[in-house]
Amino acid sequence: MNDDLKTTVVTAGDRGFAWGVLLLVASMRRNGMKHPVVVGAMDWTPEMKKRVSALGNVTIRELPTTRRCLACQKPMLMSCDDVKTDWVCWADGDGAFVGDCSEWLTGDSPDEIVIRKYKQIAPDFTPENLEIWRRDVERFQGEARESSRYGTRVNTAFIVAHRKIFPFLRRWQDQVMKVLPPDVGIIMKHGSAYFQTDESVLASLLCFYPSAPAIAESYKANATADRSRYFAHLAYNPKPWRMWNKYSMRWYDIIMDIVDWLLAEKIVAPSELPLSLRRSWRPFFRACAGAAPWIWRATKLKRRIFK
Ligand SMILES: [Mn+2]
Repeated sequence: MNDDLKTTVVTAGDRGFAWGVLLLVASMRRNGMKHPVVVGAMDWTPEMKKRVSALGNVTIRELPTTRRCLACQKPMLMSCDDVKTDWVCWADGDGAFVGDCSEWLTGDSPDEIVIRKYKQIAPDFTPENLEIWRRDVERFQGEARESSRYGTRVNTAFIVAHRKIFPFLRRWQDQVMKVLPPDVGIIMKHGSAYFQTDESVLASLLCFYPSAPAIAESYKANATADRSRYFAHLAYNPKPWRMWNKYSMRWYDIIMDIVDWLLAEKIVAPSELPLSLRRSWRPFFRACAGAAPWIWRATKLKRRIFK
């Protein structure tokens, strides 16, 4: 196997995230990253599956319809048998590679998990919640450390792991199924022990499971190592394929460059693009970027009331 392609990139999305996944995989191909890709797809239209497959070396894994947030299937997808390489990289479907990020897709040591640590924020990283993590790790995984190994949370938008760590990823999956409610959304009630669902569960294991892999010292996939090669996480709602918010607007030119490439490659026809991904609509979406989160919330509420 080509030495550059030691890693499979894994991502997932429901129907509402399919455009995000298309942009993510297109950003790889656009930047010369030919790595195999596995996509967990829930309720996608045949057209979206066709478009993503047209990017080449993509395996689509159909996921059964569920109300449980798809992020809860990250560990299962990362360690599934469609991943044939030694390394695996999870990349959130609401992300894009800026530049050729091949170098960030493997770690320095197969025993470490590459993941971004970030500061604990009260009220989520409280002694009470840590005790719940410790107790749950002990209860469901059989053993737990007395005290936390780390004083940090982790961000699961981008993870790199070696195949050696797959058994640990399966523990993560197992723990997700045991501690999260079956209809969990992306974010639970603020302040609860598993506030950030799959992310909190992984943190609980890294902090308390005795033989959890160490977290790699350096994390290079954000722009700290190289400002021209990084993974852009299009956080916050609404996502750019629906509306632009003030945070995502900074990547407008980068995302639109990918859109132009998709059009040039004839993977997408201009008339098929969501309005927010059409250049002619830029003034409109730019003008409402500040209000977009509110418009988004109101639309969701309307859907809940009038469904
Ligand atoms: Mn995300």
